[in-house]
Amino acid sequence: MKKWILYNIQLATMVASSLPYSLIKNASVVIEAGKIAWVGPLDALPETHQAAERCDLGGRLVTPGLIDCHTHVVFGGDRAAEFEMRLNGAGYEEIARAGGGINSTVRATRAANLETLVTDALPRVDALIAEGLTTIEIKSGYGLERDAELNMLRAARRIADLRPVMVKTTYLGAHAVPSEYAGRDDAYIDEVVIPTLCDAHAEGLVDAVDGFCEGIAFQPAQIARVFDTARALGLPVKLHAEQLSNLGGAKLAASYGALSADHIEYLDEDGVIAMAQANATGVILPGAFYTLRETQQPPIDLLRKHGVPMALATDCNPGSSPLTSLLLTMNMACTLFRMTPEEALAGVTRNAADALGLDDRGVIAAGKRADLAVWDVAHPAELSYRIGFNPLYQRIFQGQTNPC
Ligand code: DI6
Ligand code: FE
Repeated sequence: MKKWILYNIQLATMVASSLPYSLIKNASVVIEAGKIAWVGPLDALPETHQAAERCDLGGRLVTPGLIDCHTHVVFGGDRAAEFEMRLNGAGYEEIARAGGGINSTVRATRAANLETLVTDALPRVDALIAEGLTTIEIKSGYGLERDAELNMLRAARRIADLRPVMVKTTYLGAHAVPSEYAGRDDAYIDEVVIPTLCDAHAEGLVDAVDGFCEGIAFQPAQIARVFDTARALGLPVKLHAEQLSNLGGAKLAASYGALSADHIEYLDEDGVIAMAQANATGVILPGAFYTLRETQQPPIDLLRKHGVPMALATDCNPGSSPLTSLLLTMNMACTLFRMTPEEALAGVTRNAADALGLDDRGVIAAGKRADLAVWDVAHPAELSYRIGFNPLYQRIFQGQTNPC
């Protein structure tokens, strides 16, 4: 297998250390068989790697490939008309009565076949890839009935066959109560969410299980029933928690050893401590905060104080976050939430890998996957600083592309 070496680079390895970005200047990286074989200064290159083909990257910055750990990129239709209605003065209820809101996406998703779901999602995934994405999490949750939920997950799996990107799927049957179950949410959990989870798992479609714990969605006791099934199937859990109010969702998730609690604007210190004890990651989603014009900020200082790792994700979805840029997500996290550019980069690399339970990526170190992004920037802070500018020079997925 071909072996090559990238040199004349600044390397933001993002391994946990006290050094900013764990940056190595004048670094080099040896890539072999899809993995990182060695990292260090060129003049220290061991004899065993001397024969590698060399690629001079002209002083460019290399980071781990970006990871979007929370998306709903597979869905039918769009909600642009609804966006326009709202800006022309229509109220939420009026839009709902006119068939808008999450239910319109559910209708469009149910009406779409597998091919359409895939075709519609690909441009969104491509936009993320164009900014250095190498791993993406994709949720179901707009089918809300057995076959449509399975189709969403099949579409997510298919994307990994069509694009050089790794996909982690998440089952989100407990996203909303579909109109045919209005007022019967417990029945929806028992008759649809749980049996569909079992079927999806049997088909190998589920890597993790999520829910939306909120007044407008599901109560903690209902989520707990879904999580009990996940546990019985050996699947990890995560939760949309404390987005619009505090129902103790993060604490519940922590009690199930969750990978992450996501949104968490209304999270309190008790919940932060529970997450710290469970080693759960806090996933910050500034796109939804921005789109909904929320004012309650996630408790960044408390997360720092208790050492809860913070990940950042697009939450790409047609309603609350029609966002397909991780670079803009990083900028929003810095400007809206005062996260540092270093925290923002860790949020889409090392901590996003943690949020997906992946320990083979998210940092640049020997033995990790050769998923890398090469940037035309002088300093890593530029990735968070610019708005609407894409400085990606090359993306390397599993060591498959030689950027020279
Ligand atoms: N939180 C949200 O903000 C979205 N889903 C969720 O769990 C809303 C999804 C939509 O409006 O389509
Ligand atoms: Fe979400």
